[in-house]
Amino acid sequence: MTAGRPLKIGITCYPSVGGSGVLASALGEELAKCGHEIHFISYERPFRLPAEALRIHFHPVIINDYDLFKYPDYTLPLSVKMAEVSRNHGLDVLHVHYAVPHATAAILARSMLPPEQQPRVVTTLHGTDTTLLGRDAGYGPAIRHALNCSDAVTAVSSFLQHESQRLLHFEGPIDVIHNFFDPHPPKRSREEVRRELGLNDHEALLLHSSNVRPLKRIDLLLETAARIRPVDSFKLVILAGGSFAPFTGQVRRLGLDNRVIVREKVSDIEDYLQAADVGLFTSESESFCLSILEAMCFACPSVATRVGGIPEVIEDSVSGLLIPFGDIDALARAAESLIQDTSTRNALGRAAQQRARERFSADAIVPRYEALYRRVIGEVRGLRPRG
Ligand code: GMT
Repeated sequence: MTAGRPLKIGITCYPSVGGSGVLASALGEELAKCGHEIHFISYERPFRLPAEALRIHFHPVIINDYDLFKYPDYTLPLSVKMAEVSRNHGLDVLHVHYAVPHATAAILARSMLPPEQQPRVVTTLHGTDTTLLGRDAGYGPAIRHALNCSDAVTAVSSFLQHESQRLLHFEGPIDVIHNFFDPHPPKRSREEVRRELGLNDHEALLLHSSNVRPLKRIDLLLETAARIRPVDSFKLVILAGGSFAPFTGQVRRLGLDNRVIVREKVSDIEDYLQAADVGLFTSESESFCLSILEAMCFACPSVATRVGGIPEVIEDSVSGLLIPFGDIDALARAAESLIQDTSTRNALGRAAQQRARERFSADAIVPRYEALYRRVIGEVRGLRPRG
């Protein structure tokens, strides 16, 4: 339970499969366990949020489809709902995950309320809100404005902190609070999952999980798998948070039909994580890569590209293997080495699990968010510490 008075916190995130929504849901769950009252505000219930949990409430944003609009608008109905929930429930903080458009909506919501009802706004940057949209002249100035108006800004890695300062020309402080993951117990045994996947005792299970968007470079992932020798030493299981259809042609062309198994929109991720031997990630950009951390929690080391914030998650050759982006042969050789050398694999896996527990567990991270909330609220309500 929390040391100070329980807080009322609004959380907005993308509810679909994606690291920022996963993190926001887990944070809400953990804060509720600590005694805080949590209000999720989004167009759908976040997919990893349990159907029912004590002190967790969900407020859907209803979006009407008007003929007048060529493009539907989400920002305004979201801001109206944020203001309504803040007023009705006396929120202390609106914590938005992913700046676009959530931070803008939160700033607008706050300005709709009288000063004594205004919640503090905390914005957490997750990745492409800076690295992709921050470069876009149609978004950059609006993101910078929303960050300037936020009471606190956090980033999920030091890499993202620096990129946000550089790309958005944002000069205010950015707290680095790394992501965390505390797995739920798996529902099936490792053997059951491997049986479902048709793995024999001599095959290693390589695991990739992502939303399969372009930055994840699924083309390079498949190319890497095609170069692993011997070909029958592994199966690559891809947990796809989006449609895998665009890649099925490449799977066939590379002769990987018997090697690649795809599962779309899996909710019991822990079942697959505990059955995995090696994670494989070939992203061209990644602010953190929550999927690597999820594997680490199950003592599964990853082979990954040395990009963005990944070196903050994996210590090279200690808790996984990092390979320069684009070197497909090196990725394949690294994967082969961990498939064949089980003692190195186990040693990296144990170190990965220990690192995950020490640095990236709920116990290590959630108190940092709590402290941040208390800092922005300050001693006296109505006294805004920044801006
Ligand atoms: O690329 C994604 O998975 C989507 C994006 C999101 O907002 O869901 O992920 C970003 O946030 C995750 C959680 O903080 C990070 O683990 C990912 O590295 C980051 N993705 C990128 O930076 C490309």
